Amino acid sequence: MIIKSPKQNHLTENDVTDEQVYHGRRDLLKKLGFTGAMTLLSQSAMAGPFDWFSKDEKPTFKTSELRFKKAPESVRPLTDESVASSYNNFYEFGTSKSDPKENAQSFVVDPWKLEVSGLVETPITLNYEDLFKRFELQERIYRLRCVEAWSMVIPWIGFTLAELLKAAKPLSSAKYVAFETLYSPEQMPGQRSRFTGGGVDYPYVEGLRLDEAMHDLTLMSVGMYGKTLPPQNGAPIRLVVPWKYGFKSIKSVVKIVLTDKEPPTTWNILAPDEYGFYANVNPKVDHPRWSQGRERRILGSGLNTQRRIDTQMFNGYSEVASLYSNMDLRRFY
Ligand SMILES: Nc1nc2c(c(=O)[nH]1)N[C@H]1C(S)=C(S)[C@@H](COP(=O)(O)O)O[C@H]1N2
Ligand SMILES: [Mo]
Repeated sequence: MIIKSPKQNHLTENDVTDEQVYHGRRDLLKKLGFTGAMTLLSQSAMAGPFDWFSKDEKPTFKTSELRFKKAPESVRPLTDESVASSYNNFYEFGTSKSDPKENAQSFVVDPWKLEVSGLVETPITLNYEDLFKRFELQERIYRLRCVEAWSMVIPWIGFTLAELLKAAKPLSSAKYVAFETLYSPEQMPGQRSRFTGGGVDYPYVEGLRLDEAMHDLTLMSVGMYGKTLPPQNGAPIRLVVPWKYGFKSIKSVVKIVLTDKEPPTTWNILAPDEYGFYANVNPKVDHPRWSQGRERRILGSGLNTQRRIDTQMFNGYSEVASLYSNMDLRRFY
């Protein structure tokens, strides 16, 4: 049974999936005293004839357990962790879904520097440790809807972007927030050539209107499934905006700049009539090349763990509607 809670009222029976699998495995591991080896075991446990996600390589990147305020137990219909961390879009590490996990394992996340600057009273620089210590970490279980019409349910850990921005004290002239991913061609094969990087002009950039950035749903994530982020999911810190298409949720962020103008965004630069600045999930506004009315919910790695479901307006996060009350969302797609 799924009990709705006011903060995270967006997961329904339709989402019910690998909850038992995730918990069953986790509880079993705990009983066996194997908490730390969870990733390893869950991956070998997933292996099978239909396991088109798994890879044989041994990752060198280590994630570690985080202390955080848990999301309510009742809302835990999750995509399997091994799938969320092996079926990724992170073009800096290659354009196919298995590339990021394969190519990102030696990505250096510590030391790290995240700068908050621009139209603020107090510019801030966070180092690697600050990312986990400066703000209280909380868990948020969100649906992630990719513009490619697949989706997952992922338990993120992080702090609200609002907390970070408030610490920097935005000036009244600030209207937008611009984000930038690390530029490091030595580490990121996709940044070395147009061909391997999907035609993107790096660094990957994204942006939000300030009121979107300040919304309580907008998260700076430093972890998932109880641990620090794997590099393929945007370690050490990435944005998560659950009511927008996944490409807005920029990974491995090094720079956040408050501005008075709408900032350029990577996918809009690449194909302006296919990807807008707003990119709100909207089943009524189709991508020029495919419908956005339905999506493929990916829950596990087996073929019977995927299902086609209706896409919801704002990905089900209807509380953001007031941000767009006077806007034509066909025009501002
Ligand atoms: N820097 C950067 N951020 C990125 C991307 C990318 O290619 N580069 N891909 C985006 C897309 S299209 C999606 S769907 C999500 C995927 O996040 P996940 O791999 O953690 O599920 O990351 C987004 N953030
Ligand atoms: Mo995406």
